Amino acid sequence: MRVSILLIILLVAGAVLGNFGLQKTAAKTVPLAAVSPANFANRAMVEGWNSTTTGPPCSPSGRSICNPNLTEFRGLIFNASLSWGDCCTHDFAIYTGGFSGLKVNSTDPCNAANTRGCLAKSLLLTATGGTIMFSFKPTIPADDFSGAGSYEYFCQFHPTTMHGTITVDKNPDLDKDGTVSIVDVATIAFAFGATALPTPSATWNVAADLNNDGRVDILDVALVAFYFGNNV
Ligand SMILES: [Cu+2]
Repeated sequence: MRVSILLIILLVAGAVLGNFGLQKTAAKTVPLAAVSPANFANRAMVEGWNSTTTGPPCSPSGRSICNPNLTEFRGLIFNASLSWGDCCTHDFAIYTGGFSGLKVNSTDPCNAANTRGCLAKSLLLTATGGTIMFSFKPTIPADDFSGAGSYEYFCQFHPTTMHGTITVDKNPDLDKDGTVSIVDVATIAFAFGATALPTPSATWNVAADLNNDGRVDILDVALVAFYFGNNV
């Protein structure tokens, strides 16, 4: 028992201290969008979202900022600020996870009730249209312990090049007070080591299983630590 209490204290201390280092680095090198899931900006470029006009093509081995993979939280509305960058008409559309870009079409109807296909899309992005705001509220993952949820985002006009993924975890602001605080870290630490199956552990807390894998472990601690201090 003493060992597990010590482990939890070490985890919390490590998470918080480690996070201070992370925040310091993030403030210098990472745009706010990377640590504030609620708001991000994507620029529509035909080679890939946020690609630049110089350098190698947007690809896994090319410019890393292209088609950024986003992390969002279940139940938390995110707001995308979308701007037109080049070429022609674009849009920003959210599809169910795993949907192939080869099947995406600009005429696809979008409906939040779809179980496979387009869930929502922005207005058209054009050279003269200015910045478009687009909001979406993730409703996944279900509490089925099958892992984090995922969506695909596409430009429906250029789905093979303008495509990124959105990972959806549960909200680390467990007490819903608007900030990821030490209370949230402590709640996760208290449930540390608990598992959901086959029978929930005594300290099992489904909300603390941020990545929805059926166990509260170091991955959940790392997630809450990463967003520690953030308003969500
Ligand atoms: Cu496009």
